[in-house]
Amino acid sequence: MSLVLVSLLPMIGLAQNPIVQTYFTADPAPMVHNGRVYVYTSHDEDETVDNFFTMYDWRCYSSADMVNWTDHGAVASLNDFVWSGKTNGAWAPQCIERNGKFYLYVPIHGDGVAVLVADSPTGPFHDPLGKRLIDGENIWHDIDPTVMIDDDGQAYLYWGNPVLSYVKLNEDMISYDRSIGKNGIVGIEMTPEAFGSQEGRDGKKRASYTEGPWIYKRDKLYYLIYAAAGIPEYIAYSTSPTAEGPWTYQGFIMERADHLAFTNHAGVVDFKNNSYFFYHDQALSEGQGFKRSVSVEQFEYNADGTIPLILPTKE
Ligand code: FUB
Repeated sequence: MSLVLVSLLPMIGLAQNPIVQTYFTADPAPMVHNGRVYVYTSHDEDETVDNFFTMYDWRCYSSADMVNWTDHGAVASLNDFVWSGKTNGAWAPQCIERNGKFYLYVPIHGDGVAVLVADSPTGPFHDPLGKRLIDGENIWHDIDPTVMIDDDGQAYLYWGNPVLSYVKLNEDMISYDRSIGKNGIVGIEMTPEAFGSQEGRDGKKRASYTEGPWIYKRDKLYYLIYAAAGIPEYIAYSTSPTAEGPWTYQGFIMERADHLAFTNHAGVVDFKNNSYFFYHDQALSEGQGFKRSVSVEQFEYNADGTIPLILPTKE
């Protein structure tokens, strides 16, 4: 990335897409706290190693007006996990607040889903467990955690590629109820009715869900937004009357566009009476899929709660 751009914009991004123009960022996860929206991102390094995702830390940006953005820097990194041997793989994060503590759920690709805790949204974060959070059987696929706290206080953590699983987090947010599912992990049935349809290599129909889930509740409806249909990815969504399903496929939210990357990854939030759809593209690197850039679109829900098709704008 151009050093000129970095030095021109040391702290503030501009109210245009991509919203972060000083680093390559991806996998945006917005969180509203105290009148600001915080956006946690993964970070594509300027130098791509072995033609694959090259990602060492997680960054945070915040804004009170969706126009002026403060860069809080790299708030966490792979170095925070001394038990993990990984030097690459800081993939898609999400942060949530509970009882004054901030829990940052992250995948370390190849080492599974882990959690960090802080007293402020921007850290310093520390590792409360000294090991991964999720005892999955296929930690290679244990990526992209998304978290919500339901109205009754029950917290859910979903994750996974190419299938979805969830755990019911205990109130401490760093352990989970082991009495359900398989040692606490509940697998979601991945049907085309629930998650859209695509044709597998064997010619059979299978769910189009791929990765990057984002779960939240709005009014009485639960939404699961995700990247679908493999490469290139589209953003689609499903809804459910409960946090545990059954999910019903609702359709695409963001289709392909030339400046989008082969991956996409969404985060949705309501902030100051507007709804925002965060995602990533490859506009800043002018077409390099391992050097992505976080962008955002404002949108309005339809009267029945469905989400309209959202166009990825360049500005
Ligand atoms: O950023 C690395 C991976 O690419 C994420 O975990 C996926 O969701 C995709 O965006």
